[in-house]
Amino acid sequence: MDPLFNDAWPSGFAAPARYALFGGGKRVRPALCVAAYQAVAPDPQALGQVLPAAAALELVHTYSLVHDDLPAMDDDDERRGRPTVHIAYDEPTAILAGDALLTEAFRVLAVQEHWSSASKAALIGRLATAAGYHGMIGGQVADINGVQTLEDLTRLHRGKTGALIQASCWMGAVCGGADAIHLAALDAYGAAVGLAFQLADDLLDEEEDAEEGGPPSFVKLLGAEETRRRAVELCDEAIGLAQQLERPDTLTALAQFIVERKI
Ligand code: GRG
Repeated sequence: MDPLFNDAWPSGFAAPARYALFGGGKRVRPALCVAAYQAVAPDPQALGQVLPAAAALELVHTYSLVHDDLPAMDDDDERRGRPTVHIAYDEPTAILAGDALLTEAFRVLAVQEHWSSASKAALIGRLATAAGYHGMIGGQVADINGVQTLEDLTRLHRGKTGALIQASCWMGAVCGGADAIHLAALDAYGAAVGLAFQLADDLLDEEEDAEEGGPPSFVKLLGAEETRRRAVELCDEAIGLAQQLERPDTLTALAQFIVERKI
């Protein structure tokens, strides 16, 4: 694969895109994608079959963070202990860097020659669904509009956070040539860890979220103990689903990491 955002032209634009992309994230989505691939693929070491999909997922995720930090959204000055892109550079650069990261994701998928046309179309379609109106953007819109009930909060996070995580597992499975049963198991695994990821996030942000008048969170609606119980339940469900696969160990470890993480 070509190095991403490595061009001299347009002048000064590769640096902010790379600043966002190589800023020290956990890489959970690509890790899930590769783990799903390795759980089902005939040759789990043939990583060239899956790495472009893993990269596309991280490109979309990174764009979402750059745009989420903008003044019109969360207006955050810091991410991962560093100035956000619009602070390190400026706001137009951050908007354009986000746009470029998002579109680059689809270019990276489209130019691959080793997938069948059907697989490529399926991968592009699923990533678009997860990133867009029916997934992450839909969840973000619901977040901005505000929700009150547990049902609505769950739906919001299944879109805003869960859809891309779920797509990561499904895309890895498609790259690995999974049959329909294993594909469904990995899709269900992805749905479980996607929601568990957000429950764990809310537990990590417990103190911040305790403020009066802040947005609803699972901890606020359910309490910390019930939120933790549900996260563990989802993790167990995911581990059970992974057991249906030939090589479940990395998926098992990732489900545990997602729920137990301190970052
Ligand atoms: C189009 C202007 C415009 C804005 C869109 C796409 C978007 C704004 C918002 C998406 C919302 C969003 C950022 C969802 C993901 C939330 C989330 C759980 C982020 C943290 O993910 P981690 O912990 O991050 O995986 P690291 O830093 O590890 O990569």
